[in-house]
Amino acid sequence: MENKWNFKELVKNFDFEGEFIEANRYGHGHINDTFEARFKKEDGTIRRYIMQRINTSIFKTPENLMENIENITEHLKKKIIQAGGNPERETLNLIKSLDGKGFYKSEEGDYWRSYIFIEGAKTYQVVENLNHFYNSGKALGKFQQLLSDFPASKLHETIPNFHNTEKRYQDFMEAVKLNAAGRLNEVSAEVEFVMERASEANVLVNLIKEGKLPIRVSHNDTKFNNVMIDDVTNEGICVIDLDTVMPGLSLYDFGDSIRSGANPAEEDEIDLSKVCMDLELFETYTKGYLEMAGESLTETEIEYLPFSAKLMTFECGMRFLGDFLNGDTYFKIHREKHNLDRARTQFKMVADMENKLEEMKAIVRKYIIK
Ligand code: ADP
Ligand code: GN1
Ligand code: MG
Repeated sequence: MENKWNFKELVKNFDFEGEFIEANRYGHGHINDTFEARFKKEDGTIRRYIMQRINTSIFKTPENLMENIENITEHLKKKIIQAGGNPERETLNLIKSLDGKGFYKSEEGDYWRSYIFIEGAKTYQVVENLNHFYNSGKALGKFQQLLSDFPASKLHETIPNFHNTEKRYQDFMEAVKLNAAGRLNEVSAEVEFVMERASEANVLVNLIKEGKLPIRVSHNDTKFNNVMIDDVTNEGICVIDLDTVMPGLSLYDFGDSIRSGANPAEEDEIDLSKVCMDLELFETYTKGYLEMAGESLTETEIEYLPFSAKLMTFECGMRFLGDFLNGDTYFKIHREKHNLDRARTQFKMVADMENKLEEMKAIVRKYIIK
């Protein structure tokens, strides 16, 4: 039980069903504070909800962010109902606060939101079953399709330049220059690894400038543990963690899914011999994703799918290493050098993807329907 917040009082601000029992920290997210809240209904059964405190040092405009989530989930809900699906499981459902909003702002200035708990499904840190990863590819391809007619102009940018890898590189070099936590000596090999690849940071940014890639509504944080997998059917039942849904590229989403799911080891694995770009996992995800979204992709998008996996992994590695240099101010850490361990897995993946890029391209070609 978390003492920092008085959940007994806090829950009174939401329209929950049943009598509050307890709230416990939940999940493995790096950003928000997530809790599972349990309630007892009149018939004695338990009802669960997810409660989250939004990380406002990262999301600086939480009310805009919540407006995005309300609009996106409403849109998804309509589409799911039209298709005969279950809107309480196939998208996130916000519980209204007592004043009718999608969030509650506490006296301390914390922003809290609550969702229906999606029962009978789980998220996984590492792919344990190929079918799960295939189905997460389908779920994210479908997510892109369902949002293809959502007006992107209605979306607020919740983190500006989120996947502007060129800017991420500049921020990284700034962290190197500042060496705020005095850790630069330890990471000279990793810094060199990044600098050797500087020229690739702006590839997608330049294609956007040249008008060669379509701006779409993208999720932008498609790691494998942001897709809930149904316990019975193994389907990717719901795409969660909608904080960064913004105008972006399909390539950001494809790339980040591969970054996280095509590595058979943990994101923070210390034994780097376990970390690699697993081509079977790559193929599995690519097949699922292209089955759902392949027809809508342009030739340039298709061409850059393998590269996007490498770029998103490189970007994430830079962010972890930059955070390590800054003194761990962004990602939650649970041990010493945690961000450094995470950065190292990402760079191991990047190096392996460089060796396997031609094979990755051949796999993409195999599943192109056009
Ligand atoms: P973060 O932004 O910190 O990553 P997430 O929104 O991804 O937070 O939530 C963290 C974890 O909580 C998820 O990986 C998932 O396991 C669980 N979770 C989030 N929303 C729900 C939900 N509606 N139902 C069940 N579990 C959820
Ligand atoms: C964060 O919120 P979470 O844990 O799903 C981060 C992503 C990174 C990821 C790396 C808002 O995702 O961008 O790729 O960690 N989210 C934000 O694991 O920065
Ligand atoms: Mg998450």
